[in-house]
Amino acid sequence: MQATPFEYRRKQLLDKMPPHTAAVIGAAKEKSRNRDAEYPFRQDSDFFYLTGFNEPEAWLVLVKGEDYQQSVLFNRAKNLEQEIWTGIRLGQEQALVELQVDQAFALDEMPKQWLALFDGLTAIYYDFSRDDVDGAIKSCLRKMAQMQRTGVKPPRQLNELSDWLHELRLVKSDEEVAIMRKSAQISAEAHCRAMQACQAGMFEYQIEAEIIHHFMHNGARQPAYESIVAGGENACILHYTQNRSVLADGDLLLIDAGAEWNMYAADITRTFPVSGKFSPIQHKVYTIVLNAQRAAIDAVSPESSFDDYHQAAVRVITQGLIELGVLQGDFDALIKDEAYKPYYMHKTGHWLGMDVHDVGAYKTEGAFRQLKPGMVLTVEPGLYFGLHLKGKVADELLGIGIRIEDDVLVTDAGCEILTDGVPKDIDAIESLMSGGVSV
Ligand SMILES: [Mn+2]
Repeated sequence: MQATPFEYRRKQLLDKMPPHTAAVIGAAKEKSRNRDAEYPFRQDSDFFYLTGFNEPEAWLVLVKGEDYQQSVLFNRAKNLEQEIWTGIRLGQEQALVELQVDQAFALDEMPKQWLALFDGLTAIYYDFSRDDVDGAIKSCLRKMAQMQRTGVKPPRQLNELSDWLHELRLVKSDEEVAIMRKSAQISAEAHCRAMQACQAGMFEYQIEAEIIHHFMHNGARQPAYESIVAGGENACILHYTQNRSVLADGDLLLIDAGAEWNMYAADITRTFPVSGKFSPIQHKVYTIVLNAQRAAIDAVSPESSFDDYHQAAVRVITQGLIELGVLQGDFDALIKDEAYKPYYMHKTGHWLGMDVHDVGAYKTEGAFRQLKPGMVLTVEPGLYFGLHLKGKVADELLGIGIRIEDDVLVTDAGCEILTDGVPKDIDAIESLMSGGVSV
């Protein structure tokens, strides 16, 4: 039988581990929202990446011996009474079949089985940021320490697992890219729908409803992150998610929203005029951000480092700020002094994958790392003129916040934009909003 992607990934991780070690990965915990109501369950990305298993209260233990490797799952036992209330559980027997693990045990067997699995190993790898995983491992090690007189040999080293695991997650397989294309497509369509629905007098949350409707209608039950639907000066608040203001004629609307489909995120930002037509000053600022975004995308390739595309965006933004009269002086000196920062205060992008700010190191050996085919990243320059800048910039700029964000796959030849199903050219946006067809 052919290995599933999950089996293949477990093998990749096991291949990196030295002999006589184990790795422990915990499922996500259910979180209480208020009283008896819980937040929707969302599996831990690392755990899902290695198992494809979507239940809480589960643990994966990978053990590497001298000449063997094994994957052991601990999960909830079948329990009819519980299943009537909260849903069908996979159980142990089915886990062997569906998840292709070597062994599966009910949770109440975990303490005993861990003792046996860890006995004689030298090290255990896990995610140090997970208190529950840390607690479970240390409680097992304490028990083993008490049993040393009986010949039990507890592992002596605890090591961080994430460096290896997140390095695997950073470079996407063809299967992952196919899933991300779909997340990107659903998200792009949702942005088109928002542009078409937008009218002055609507509440920001009504536009959010259009987006969520499209996500869910297409099988993306959750957005990948809280949607930002920010009219006018709200766009200058980078993580604005209140989405409660009324949209005003003459303002811009910034939407940063992406679907999560099959556990993978999309992350798109578009900024467009509430009433469908850019004013001359909005046109001017938008064009700078768009040119910066284009220049940045052109700089994404295996020839460049993670920082190169940010620098490409910064150059266009700085030149634009000079043309707007916001910055004065020598171009190179302005770049060196990061004079753009009051108006462009974030980086040009981040890794994208199962997590919207996906895992993987940005620097290796102190320098920004080289891009590689299979990496997926966002390209999202912006310009923000919050009202606090009154007196420092021309009044006509105040309250303008613009960001344009696409998701980009690094390829052998350069890169491919996954989110080009939603327009970003001024003409194309205005045409779509005036009843024209989407590109
Ligand atoms: Mn982003």
